[in-house]
Amino acid sequence: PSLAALDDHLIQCRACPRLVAWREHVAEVKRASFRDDDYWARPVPGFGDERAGILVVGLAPAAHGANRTGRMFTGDRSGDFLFASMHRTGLANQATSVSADDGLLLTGIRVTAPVRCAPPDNKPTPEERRRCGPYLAREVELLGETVRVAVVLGGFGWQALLSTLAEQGWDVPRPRPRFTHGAEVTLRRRTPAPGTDTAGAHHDGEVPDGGQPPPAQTLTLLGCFHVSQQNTFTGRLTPQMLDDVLLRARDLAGL
Ligand code: DU
Ligand code: SF4
Repeated sequence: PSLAALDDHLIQCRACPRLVAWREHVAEVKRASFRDDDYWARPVPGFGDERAGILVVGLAPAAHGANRTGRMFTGDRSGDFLFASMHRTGLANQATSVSADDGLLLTGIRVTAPVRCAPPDNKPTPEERRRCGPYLAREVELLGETVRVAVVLGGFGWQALLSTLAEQGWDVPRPRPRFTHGAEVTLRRRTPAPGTDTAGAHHDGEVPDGGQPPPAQTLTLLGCFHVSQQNTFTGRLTPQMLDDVLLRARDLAGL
């Protein structure tokens, strides 16, 4: 079980008929400025450091962005805004992200989304979100204890991630913590997930002779307005605001 194996499985997925039709339709009609591009038109895997301390959780691939390039947040203005901030805060080796082979490297951070296929109007249905949830759950599980912080871009990702974490045995308070820009919520995992190798821990809950129980795994969610143009063009989300969230995330992740 590895992130690569998860991605191999993910990119074959055709479970949502509406989204399969949309991702392929968009690739046929294209946008005039990308008329010479071969669109990816498939589910989009997470991208970045496989031992990330910070996981950025968006919404879904953009029709002419990640659905075209095949890499999360790559090839549109949302990604430009996000990766520029990662570059300023020392998490990316370059400030732009135009294609899947542009040399971008993320260090300590990874980008993903709760829904992996481009939806019409950027609006997945609740059913599509539920269907896609296990891919995010599995990704979080495979990142294991290295991931300490989730930077969640917008209310959709916030709700989706909380649902996914609750299903995975994390203590998610009821009522659910509300999404706001600047929200900070630390969750604990009740028991190690099956198959997760926590140093020296026994998966049946036993503690080795004379040992201490393993420290509870924690994950801090940081809420941030989404990097969509609706927010960045209007100044609702400024570069400084995003930098501040990423710097806070770095701090919490010990990077
Ligand atoms: O082939 P690979 O080294 O596992 O990298 C896959 C993909 O992830 C590559 O496009 C670079 C990127 N990446 C990264 O951004 N940061 C890392 O620390 C490792 C890989
Ligand atoms: Fe599969 Fe997720 Fe795409 Fe639906 S959105 S087809 S579950 S990858």
